[in-house]
Amino acid sequence: MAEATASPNDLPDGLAACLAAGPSTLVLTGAGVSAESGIPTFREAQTGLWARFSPADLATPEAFADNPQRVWDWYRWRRGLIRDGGPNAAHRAVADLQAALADCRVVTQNVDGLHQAAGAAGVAELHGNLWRERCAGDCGFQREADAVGDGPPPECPDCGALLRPDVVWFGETLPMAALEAAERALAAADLVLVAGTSNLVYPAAAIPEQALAAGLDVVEINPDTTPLSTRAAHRLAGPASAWLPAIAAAARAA
Ligand code: BV8
Ligand code: ZN
Repeated sequence: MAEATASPNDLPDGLAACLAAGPSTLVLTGAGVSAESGIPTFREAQTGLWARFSPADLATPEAFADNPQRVWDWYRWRRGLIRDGGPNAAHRAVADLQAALADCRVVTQNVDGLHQAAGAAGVAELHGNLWRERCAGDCGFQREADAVGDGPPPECPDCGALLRPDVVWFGETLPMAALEAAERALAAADLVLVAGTSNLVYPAAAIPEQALAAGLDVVEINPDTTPLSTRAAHRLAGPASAWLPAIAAAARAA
């Protein structure tokens, strides 16, 4: 059920004043901003065939080595949800915020590509993107997928090894380019919006901590509490699709 959108008047005074000044802003997002596109978050139980699997068990190199077909079918299932759900008001609001502010950079933990689909630019994907595929061997082949895919796991056309989703699994290092983009965004930021993440997975979860340590205004947007909640300057309890449009509207009005 679509939630009512908050209005800019519902924003805490301190945040409204900060937005009026046109702050350099870092937006860090997690699975919660895609929840209203019908894509289960990592905390929620999955549905259907996948109900008996935990994402944390499937998003690992070990799971892929053990059963590449199962892991590919899980990513194809998610591709289907993303294609069917598409971007929601939260993704569109982040793109609007980028248009309203001179400097607004998006760093996401999500691998669904929905920020880009909603018009956001320069999105730093800390954990990759499930629409990209790369060689699980070491030949360096990669390609953009143009379909959900089906059948056996795809093979690398260059070397014959299996292809894998170009995402970061647990125990794998994050792409340096995305990490460096996040560091640059943090160094430039006056305001950090943290939306739709449980703040449990590192090193992504270190970003809000570094922001707090740097004395930046950190705003959490989440219906539930997280380890960040008591330390954020402002906590907007509720869905991203309610609060992010209000923040974008306040920035536009500035
Ligand atoms: C690394 C991509 C090390 C894949 C993801 C033991 C062994 C190995 C590693 C570790 C270990 N112990 C700890 C670690 C480190 C580990 C880690 O942090 N584990 C946690 C669980 C403790 N991290 C790693 O493994 C990382 N790599 O450390 O490498 C290393 C170092 C040197 C050399 C070699 C290796 C890699 C982590 C990345 C894993 N990949 N995703 C895929 O998607 O398939 S993680 C995945 O889960 C997400 O990307 C996200 O980052 C993470 C958590 O998900 P969230 O986005 O936060 O979503 P979640 O479901 O958790 O929460 C949703 C939130 O939204 C909730 O708070 C909910 O209330 C809220 N919400 C719901 N609805 C809404 C909403 N909010 C707003 N609006 C709504 N409508
Ligand atoms: Zn290859």
